[in-house]
Amino acid sequence: MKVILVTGSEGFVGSHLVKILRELSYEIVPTCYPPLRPKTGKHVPLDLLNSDATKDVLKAHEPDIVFHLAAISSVAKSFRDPPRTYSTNVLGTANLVTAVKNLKKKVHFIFISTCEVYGGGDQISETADIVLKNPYAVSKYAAEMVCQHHFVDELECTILRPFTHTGPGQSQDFVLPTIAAQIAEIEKNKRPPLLELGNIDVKREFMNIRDICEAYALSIENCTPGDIYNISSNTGYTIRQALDIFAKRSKVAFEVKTDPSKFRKVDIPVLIGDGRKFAGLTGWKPTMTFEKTIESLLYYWRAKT
Ligand code: A2R
Repeated sequence: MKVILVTGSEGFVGSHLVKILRELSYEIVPTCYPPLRPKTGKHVPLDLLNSDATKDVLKAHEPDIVFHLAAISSVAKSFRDPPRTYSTNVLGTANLVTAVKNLKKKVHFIFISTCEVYGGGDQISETADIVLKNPYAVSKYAAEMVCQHHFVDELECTILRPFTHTGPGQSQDFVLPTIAAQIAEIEKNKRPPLLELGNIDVKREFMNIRDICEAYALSIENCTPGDIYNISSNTGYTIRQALDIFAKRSKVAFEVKTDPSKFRKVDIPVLIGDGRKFAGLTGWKPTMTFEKTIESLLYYWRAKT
């Protein structure tokens, strides 16, 4: 049975991915950041900024595949703390890559990058220009460079660039969870019926986490190490469109106030990919509708509020 080590397994994506990979009968080594108290099952503590500990964990488990998800994962957080974003995302990746190479065995290293490296646009393919508009994008592109440097050194690394995705468990640093959480509070009379948001005309893909994790699982056997793949549904929605769907499913009416002070200094109006390369290779296509994704967010936040 192949062994897969997952970094960031306690995070939003990691916790969903581990479940899907287990269903596929892989043996999973879920690692998590030590300050986080594991909520589920058995996790191996791993701080990627500790290079010796990273080497020790890799040596102890000798994985065949590594999914590298651990990161400072949001643009909002990266603006709040650029140095921590750079150290975790770049140095953390360098430590992990070094530990993988130290194993001296063939390991498929799958690095989860981001569509943010494109800086915006519609139908963006893998050959589009790189335009770095926030510390998160800078850190992820620098981490890609670390991986690519080691391609020449025979690291079997696949780089995935997922477009925006969401679902239960994602933090309120992301827009749709913020909206769902606020509606859940309004429904329970814990806040006035007013949502304060930034720019609601930005357009993103908002794919469902389950579809994303299924794409990641398919990448194991189908992607060619050394190559880069968008994970994209080719379809986008504005936050305004999301708000209409939320309003139809909310138990109470609410108003929306846009606050220009919440707008980003460098906003990205549209960020929609061209996912044909990955879809053509694997047959993957998203199955969850935008409406279902929004409903799942509401269920999650109602239960939590
Ligand atoms: O920052 P925390 O305390 O939430 O912990 C995060 C963890 N992490 C680390 N793990 C090991 N060593 C570190 N030095 C370190 N610093 C942070 O990585 C968190 O538990 C996990 C990332 O999970 P989320 O923030 O929930 O990200 P998400 O949405 O699951 O994204 C997964 C990947 C990331 O590479 C994104 O950049 C990409 O998908 O889109």
